[in-house]
Formats: sequence, C-alpha cells, structure tokens
Amino acid sequence: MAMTQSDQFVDEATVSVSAGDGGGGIVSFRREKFAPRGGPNGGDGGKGGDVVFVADRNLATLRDQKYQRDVRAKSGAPGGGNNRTGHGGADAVVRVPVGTVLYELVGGEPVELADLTADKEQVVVARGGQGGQGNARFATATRQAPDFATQGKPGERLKIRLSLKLLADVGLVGLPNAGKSTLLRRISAAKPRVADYPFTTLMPNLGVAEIDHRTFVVADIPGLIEGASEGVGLGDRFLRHIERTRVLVHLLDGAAFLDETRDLLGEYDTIRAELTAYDPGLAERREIVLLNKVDLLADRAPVDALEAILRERGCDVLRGSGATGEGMSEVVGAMARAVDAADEAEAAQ
Ligand SMILES: Nc1nc2c(ncn2[C@@H]2O[C@H](COP(=O)(O)OP(=O)(O)OP(=O)(O)O)[C@@H](O)[C@H]2O)c(=O)[nH]1
Ligand SMILES: [Mg+2]
Repeated sequence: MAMTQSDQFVDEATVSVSAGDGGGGIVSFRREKFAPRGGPNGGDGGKGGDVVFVADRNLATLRDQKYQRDVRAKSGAPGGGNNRTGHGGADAVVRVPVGTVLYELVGGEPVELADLTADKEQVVVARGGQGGQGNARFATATRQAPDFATQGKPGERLKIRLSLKLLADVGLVGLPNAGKSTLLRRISAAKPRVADYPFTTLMPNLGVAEIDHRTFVVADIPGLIEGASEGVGLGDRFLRHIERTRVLVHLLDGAAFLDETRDLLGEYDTIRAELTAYDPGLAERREIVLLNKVDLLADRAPVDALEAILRERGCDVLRGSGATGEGMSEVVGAMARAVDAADEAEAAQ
C-alpha cells in the first residue's frame, strides 16, 4: 500500500527529446515532349516536427514521463518533383501537470527553460530542422540545370529534466505525526491517509479550503525530521512542493506536552533549521504556528507558556485540534488573511 502510494506520485523525470530532421531537397527536371531535360523543378524538404511540452490541469504526476524517456518528433518528408515541398513532420506533444518546471541538462547541469504554471501553457523545447532546398532553388542564368540539392538540417536533440513543483497557497510543515494530514482533512475535502505512525504521508496532498466564498489551496507534505536537508527520513525532496507557497503553517504536536522526553520548542527550532538549510527563502515565508492536538490537554497552562515564548519571538501563534475541529475556523481565517497579505506585498513590489 505504502509503495503504491509513492509509486504513483512521480515528481521528477529526465527525458531525451529529439525534434524531427528536415526532409531533403531533391533533384528533378521537368519532362516535356521534345524537351527530355527541362528546367529544374526539385522541391524543398519539409521541416521536422518540434517537441512541445504542454501543461494539462488534468494531470497530477510525471509518471508517464518516467516511463517514456525518449520523445521524438517526426522528420519532414523529402521534396517532390514539380516544385512540391515535402510535408512537415508532426510535432511530438508531451502533456505534463501544471507546475512542471523544465530544465535543459547542459553538461549535466540544469538550466531552466520554462515553468508551466497555467493550464494549456506550452513551450517548444526542441525545434525541428529546416528542410533542404531542392535543385529548383539553385537555378541561375548561368546555371540552368543544377544537379544538386541540399539535405535537411537535423532536429535539435537535448536532455530535459522535469521537476514538478506543486502550486499551493499554504504549505503544512511539521514533524511526522504532528497532525498535518488530519488538519488537511478537517479544512478541505481532501482525504489523505492518517495514522499514528511517522511518515504516513509519502506523497504531497493538495486540498482546497474555503472561507467567505473564496478558496485557497493547501499542501500537506511528508513529515520533516532533523537532518531532512541532508536526506534523513524522507529527506527534503518534498520541500520543493512548498517552495511556491506564500504561507507556511507549522504544526507543533501538543501530545508532546504529555511526554517528558519531548521539548516542543526544540522541535520547532529543528524544523525551522531544516527549512533554512533547504532554502533561506523558505525561512522568510510568512508562518503561522499551530499548537495542535490541544484536545489531549486537560491542563492548558503549558500551552499558554509556550504560546507566550513564541509570541515573544514574534511568531504568529494559534492553538487548536485538527481532530475535534477546535480552533479550526480561526486557523482557516488566519491562512486566508496571510495569503492576502502576501499577495498584497507581492503586488506592491
Ligand atoms: N488527539 C488528537 N490526535 C490527532 C490530532 N491530529 C492528528 N492526530 C493523530 O495523530 C496521528 C498522526 O496524525 P497525521 O495527521 O497522520 O499526522 P501527519 O503530520 O500527517 O504525519 P506524517 O504524515 O507521518 O508526517 C494520528 O493518529 C492522528 O489521529 C488532534 O488534533 N488531536
Ligand atoms: Mg501525513
């Protein structure tokens, strides 16, 4: 079960793409009665097809590209007699999910080519070769019977790295078991799996939350642990799915108040350090800290104390329970306001 879950969600792939070669120009001469060798009439070759990537909102993963690693457009047809130009080769069209970033691998190094952030947005990554010229093109006053034509140009060939980066407004972060998936289930119609063991979530989940007739997208990613930025646990490979969020909700597991061996402030700092190590920009993202699972706590004095410390540090803190729903309308409201504030800040720039 766990394996199928991660097998289905593919967020990286490398494909070789080859545009079509141009068709060759040909050598041909008019045949007329009494004029066995008339003027040159060899046509040009057709252009090779391009390789085009198109964003498609109906797709959610790069699974198809993982298995289809070679993409080739058709070559152009050769020219014909009577000055006929060969047919152009058909383009190869590759559909990818919205949010796919394309890189050309140049000497193994990725160079960004395009970021397909809207449905139907497209980019030509490899151009088909021009067709060759037929001998008719080479006729001049002094060379009335050219007996040569040129070959088509080869199509472009390159290696493309595809990287899916989900487009969400709010990203949920926290240690495994902090209650991220439970929260997403509570505030949206998404139904990610929830269980009482770490790393239940193996792939990011998206949900749409709604408040006052407006909606925003929330991403639940697999739990982070100390060393995630160096690959510990599921590592940081899922962090890229919150790179484009405008707001982070950082969940702290209130159950830790019932366990003397745990230190919630330390856990908070651990996750902050991993975010910073992955991308200092992520550490500057607007953050709402949620002291979660407070339904477990009969005595809320420790919650008050931690909340005070975090406020002192300048954090925006809320408390609640994804399981019972306590505090959730405040959480959704705060998410919406933070998304708006981020939008306004962006617009003002
Ligand atoms: N009492 C209580 N339990 C909760 C709450 N939220 C989550 N849980 C429980 O905590 C455990 C982990 O919840 P998940 O939502 O799977 O946690 P997660 O952060 O998504 O975990 P990973 O996917 O492993 O990173 C489950 O047993 C949940 O039922 C809460 O608000 N109150
Ligand atoms: Mg989860």
